[in-house]
Order: sequence, then C-alpha cells, then structure tokens
Amino acid sequence: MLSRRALLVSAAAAAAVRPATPSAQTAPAPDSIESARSATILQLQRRMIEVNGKPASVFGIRQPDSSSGIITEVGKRFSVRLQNNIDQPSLIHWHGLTPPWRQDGVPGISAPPIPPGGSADYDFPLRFGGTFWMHSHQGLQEQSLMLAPLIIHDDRNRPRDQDVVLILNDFSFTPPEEIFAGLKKSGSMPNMAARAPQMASATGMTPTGAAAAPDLNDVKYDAFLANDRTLADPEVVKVEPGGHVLLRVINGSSMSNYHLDLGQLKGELIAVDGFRTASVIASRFPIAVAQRLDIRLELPREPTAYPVLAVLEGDRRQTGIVLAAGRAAIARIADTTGTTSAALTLDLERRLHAAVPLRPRKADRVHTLNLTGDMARYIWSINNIAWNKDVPPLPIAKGERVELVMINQTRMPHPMHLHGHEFQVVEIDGKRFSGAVRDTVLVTPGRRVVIAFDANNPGFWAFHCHLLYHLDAGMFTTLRYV
Ligand SMILES: [Cu+2]
Repeated sequence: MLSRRALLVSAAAAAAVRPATPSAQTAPAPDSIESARSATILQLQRRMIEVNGKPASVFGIRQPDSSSGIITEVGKRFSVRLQNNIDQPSLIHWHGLTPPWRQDGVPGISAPPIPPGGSADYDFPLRFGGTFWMHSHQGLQEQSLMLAPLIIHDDRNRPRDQDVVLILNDFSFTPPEEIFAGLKKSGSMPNMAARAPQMASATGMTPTGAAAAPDLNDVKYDAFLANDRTLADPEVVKVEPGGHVLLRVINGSSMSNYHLDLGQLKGELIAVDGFRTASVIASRFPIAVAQRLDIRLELPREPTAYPVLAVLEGDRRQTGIVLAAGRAAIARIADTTGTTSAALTLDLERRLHAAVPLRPRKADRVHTLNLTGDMARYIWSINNIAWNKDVPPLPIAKGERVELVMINQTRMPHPMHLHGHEFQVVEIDGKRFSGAVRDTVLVTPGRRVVIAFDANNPGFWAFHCHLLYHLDAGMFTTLRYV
C-alpha cells in the first residue's frame, strides 16, 4: 500500500503526461481505490425536476449522499474524484479556483473530456475561501444545469451566521443545441428578425452608439429558477427571527443577468466572486452571469417571511426564494414585477473596493481586447476574431503584472471571465481605482473596463465571455505561459 504522499507524487508524475486522468476504467486499479477513499466523490448525473408543472430532465453534480456540489474549508486540499455517469463526454470547471492548469476543466485546453463511465482525479490546495461554483465547460451542458455550488468556508463564517446558498438559473424546455441553432439562423427566433438590422450596424460601432440602446436577453426562456424552483413553488428556508444570514448568491445562468432584490431588507455586501470587498449596504445588487455575491443579512425580530428575488435585467420576470423567520405567513409571489427593470450598469462596480487589493505595480504587459460581434450572423469575437484552435494564445510571461483592456463595441453586455487567476478591476472608462478582486467582470455596451492580474499560475488558460452562446460563438481566447 502506497503512502498518501507517494500517491500524490505518482499522481503528479502522471499529471505531467496525462493530467486529470480521464479513463474509462471498469475495474479501478488499487491506487485509484486508495486515492478515491481520501477524495470527495462527485458524480455527473441525469435527474428530473419539475418546471412550470412539467417534468424536465436536467443534469446534476452530486455526491453519493445526493448533496449538490461541495462545501469545504480554506486550507484544505481540493481532493475530488469526478465520475461521469451520463451518456456523453463531460468535463467540469472549478469556477474561480486557481488549480494547476491541467485540472482547470476546459476540454481541449486543460484536458480531454471524461468519457461516459470514466472518471478523473483532482487534487490541489485551496488558497482562499469564498463562494464559487462548478460547471461543465463541455458543449452546452451548462444550460441543462450541469453545475453546482462550490463553497469554501473561511473566517467570514461567523458562528452565529446561517449560510444560505441561492443559485440562479435560466431554463428552457428547448434543447440548448436548438436554442443555439435558432440564434445562428437569425430570423427564425421571433425577436431576432426585428433586431437583425440594428445588430448588423452594431459591428464597429462607436462606444457612444453602443451605449445608446443596449440589447439584452437574446434567448427567451421558459422559466427562471432559484435553487431549481420557480416562484410558483419557491424554496422556503427557515431562519431565526433576529438571526444572521450569510447569503451566498451564485448566478449559474447561461445567459441572464439579474438585479438581486432583498425587498424590505438591507444587506451588507461583503464579497464578490468570493473575494472580500469594503462593505456596501443596499437592498438591490446587480449580478451578472457567473458572478457571486456574499451578503450579510440581519433579520428583524418579528416573525416575517422575506422574499429574496432576482429580477431579470431589462425585463419583468423574476425568481427567488423565501427566508421564513419564525411562524410567518408566506404569500404567493408573482413571477413578474410591475415594471420593467433597467439594464445592469457598472455603478456598483465603480463603488467596489477590494479588501485586499493587488500590490500596486506598473503593468509589464497590456493587451487590448475589443469585444466584437456580428449579431446578424450571431458571431461573437475578440478583436474581430472568433476563436478557433488555430488562434494563437495571448503572449504573457511568468511573473508579469498583466492588464487586459476590454472595450465593448457591441450592444450586448459581456461578463468576461479569466481562468486560473483572480484579477482586480483597476479602471472603468478611463478612471483608475482600486476596484474589486474577482474572476468575472461585466463589460456593458460601449464601456471600457481594465483588469490587472499577476501571471503567477503558469499554464494554458481560457479567457472568455461567460454568456454560453457567445462563448460558443467565438468570444473566447487563451493565455499561455510556462
Ligand atoms: Cu458575450
């Protein structure tokens, strides 16, 4: 029997050749039995939920005890055996974590997908705590809910706090491949026909023109889910009157940005994308696709039910959960609001300040990335290049301070995500500031957002728009350094 240390060394040696070892093993080798014993098992599976009174077949990422995703602690290792129990290849990205690049879960970049019946092992230290999530980076599986929370407890968890996780999703009964085909074939989707002419002119538009009329929500969804449920039958979370809640909101939607609405409660935002910020107190917070919000709530003493809602941007539809403090009547909440919400802005982003900013340093390298697209043909790109495997990675070198200047030349907002590194928002529209440290930043139409990061995790990394169909249509590039 090999020691754990020897196993890790042998795993590391194997990783140099074929990392994250996807294998279609029927009889696991003794080594893998041993490592599986110390690892958390996560299973990719099919499951059924009910949406709008109809059964829906979706994916899930669950432990054998059926808990979704992982709750762990900072300082521990992320030690996971991922088993693919669905009938198609898959690979899971640990969104916001900074693993060795071979364990980052992007097919074709970090590792090959895990075949049906196969498994892959992951093992790396957890450098920081916070609210993260995991999702498939394979094809369009994320739209079918191949995602789960990844919560890393740290000192932000005070003993009196009750953790409440709220994961938001957009849902369609139309298979994602059909949704994407519909977007590609402009005119076939009801809204696309009317929009196509103005979108054609969007290519190469000036920032002023882009800012004039944002174009939102290019997929029409059947429902918006909060922890798998709609407001027709929302999750009701029992909380204590006068109690303290740490609300961890994860926007796991494929294409939808929201305004989180705490109603009569005021919340204290303490972290975005896992990373602590100076507190911001409000009852409404924007949350773009893939982003997270950690919000402390102090509940009043009287028994009351508090809806926590997410209103789709530029729309009236909403979803949410209910925090029930004591014996409180729970009123039915409509799934639409009275008025159409505004588009998300960068107003909150401008106010956010990292609790622990990057060490001030002049950039060694700056890349300018114009976010570009041709809405009429539904091609999305960076510097007018729709990604394919022949596009060269952006050059950077180990040890550099890198800045990425993103200029959105389209009419759609793009939540841009960097893999393998946390970054800091350091400029919006020409104004430098010490903004939030995070992993996904929204760049709204016509805006210029600059992020900085330290090239301290060598490898081959993805950088892309997190809107699923934009990513698939080419708003994606890579960084590579060793
Ligand atoms: Cu996009």
